[in-house]
Amino acid sequence: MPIAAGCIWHYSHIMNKPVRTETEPRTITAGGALLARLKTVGVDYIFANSGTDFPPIIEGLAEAASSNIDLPTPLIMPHETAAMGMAHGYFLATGKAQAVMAHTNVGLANCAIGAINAATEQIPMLLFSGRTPATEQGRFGCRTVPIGWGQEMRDQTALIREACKWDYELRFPEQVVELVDRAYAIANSTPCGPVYMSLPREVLCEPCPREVLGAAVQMAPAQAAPNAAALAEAARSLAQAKRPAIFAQRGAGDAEGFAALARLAGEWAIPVVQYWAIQLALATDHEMAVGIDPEPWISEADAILVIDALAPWSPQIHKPRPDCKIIHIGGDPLYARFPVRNFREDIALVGPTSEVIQALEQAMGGHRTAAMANIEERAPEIRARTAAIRDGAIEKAKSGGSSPMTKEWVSLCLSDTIAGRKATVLSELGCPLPPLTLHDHQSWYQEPHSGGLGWSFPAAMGMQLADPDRLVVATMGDGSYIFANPAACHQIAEALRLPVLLIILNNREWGAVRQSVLGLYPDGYAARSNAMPLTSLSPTPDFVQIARASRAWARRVEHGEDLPGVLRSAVRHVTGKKTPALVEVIVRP
Ligand SMILES: Cc1ncc(C[n+]2csc(CCOP(=O)(O)OP(=O)(O)O)c2C)c(N)n1
Ligand SMILES: [Mg+2]
Repeated sequence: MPIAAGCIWHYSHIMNKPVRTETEPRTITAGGALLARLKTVGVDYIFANSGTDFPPIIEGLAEAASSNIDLPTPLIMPHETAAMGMAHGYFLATGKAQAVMAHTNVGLANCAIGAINAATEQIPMLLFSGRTPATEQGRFGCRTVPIGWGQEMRDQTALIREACKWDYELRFPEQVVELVDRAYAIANSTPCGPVYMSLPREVLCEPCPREVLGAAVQMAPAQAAPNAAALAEAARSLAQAKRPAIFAQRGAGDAEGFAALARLAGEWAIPVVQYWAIQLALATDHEMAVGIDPEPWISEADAILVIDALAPWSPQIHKPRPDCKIIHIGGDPLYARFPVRNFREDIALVGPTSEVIQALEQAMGGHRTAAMANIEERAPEIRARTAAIRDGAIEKAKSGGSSPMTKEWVSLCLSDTIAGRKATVLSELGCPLPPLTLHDHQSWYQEPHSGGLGWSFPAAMGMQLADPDRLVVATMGDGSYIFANPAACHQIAEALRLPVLLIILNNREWGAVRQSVLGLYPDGYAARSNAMPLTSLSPTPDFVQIARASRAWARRVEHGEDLPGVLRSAVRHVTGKKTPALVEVIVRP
């Protein structure tokens, strides 16, 4: 790493101001060292929302740049939810953990939802926020404005600690390198997740030796792999089952895992249920993709493979047979973060999903001849049932094109519009999965099971940043769009020229909340009232105008028959003009 000669800033505790001396730079501010080390471990971007704790970071950026020290690209995030969502989306697209930097406790508080989402979905990221200066005078970096007092907390980390795998407060400048290495390794170890470091201003201002910055990364992430005996037993159980079933929720890991699951399901005739799937594990038109409903598959199964699913079914409704052998795959099949989660688990296969699926496919190979009679018996019957389920979903969607439209109609029209393109659909109470025809492992993402809304708009931007040629379509409810701080997100989309396509499914309400009331009290007072309390968003703002305020291409669609044409124009716009577009679609409550 080249380090140019030049001038450096020393500081004097006594004088409380920096002193500039012309000499060979042997040090860099701890703030600059931190940024440089992030680049060394593999961070491409720092999604940052700065504050008065940032002078040593901003000075460090300029200092490192002037010395040709390689840094991640810092991006200005006008709201922290956008920073967290973009880091989340960037990881989904690339598999690479990114950094988020926020302002002391208040910025960190705005990061909390994103941290909860990342923790639930095992998304690694390095989260940093400043710590208000501890000293009131006499030390460089000490408090200068009243917020120095107002932002002090006894336990700042408590704001996000439960969502983080590891946290620490930087104490000495010379710790920067080893702590960044450790933070990155822990975030990327199985199961992955966010880590947090708080950065006191005085420490960030201190000089850190430069020569350590280029040292090789000293800590590798720890990867779990399944126990050999457990793998063999799982393979035998699945292969010998008469009615095996697979439940997948968080995808198949990567392209290889996706391909392996498609082979495994097809060649072994095992139905795959994608209940509340936040990522796609199997193409929606695969002959074994039986849709999103656990029934009747769960009641029929004598062996179930649960692929990385937090809540593979609803125990209140769905009951596996008492003699059913249940195998779980996952980075943490027990999901130990969650106090209550009692899905039966006869065999646990720990490890990265893709690798475990591939290992299982191989281990099942030896049982194939013995299993052929069972496979041949069930295959045609399951294929026929799959086709009926898929046809039913498409027919239902086709019937929803009158005004106002159904969400399923929007899905179907979107599916036709993006057919044949390298596209990703995100859905946050947006387009439902069943009418979509999607074929690859990066084609579908639903909001995290932690449900911290406001996720899909920034996550889509993070994906677009990582993969500029991909058509990224974020579909979301009107409520979810408002949760995303749309003014901040549109600012980012315009500033970074991220040509995301947003589809707002506007039912002028929090429909999910209303449905939940009806689920518990179908004949209750709320169900019978003219206007259910605490669910209406009427009058919704003019979403088209919000997008146009940031000069995005925007249209509203009220009639189902107009939607295909508008979606085609929107896709032409984002792929041709390469700037963002928004389509507001009026859908049924
Ligand atoms: C940050 C946050 N606050 C509140 C909720 C509770 N919540 C769950 S669904 C929902 C309504 C979503 O409305 P919208 O996006 O319009 O979709 P719809 O249900 O109308 O289809 C709300 C408020 C949440 N999940 N996250
Ligand atoms: Mg709504």
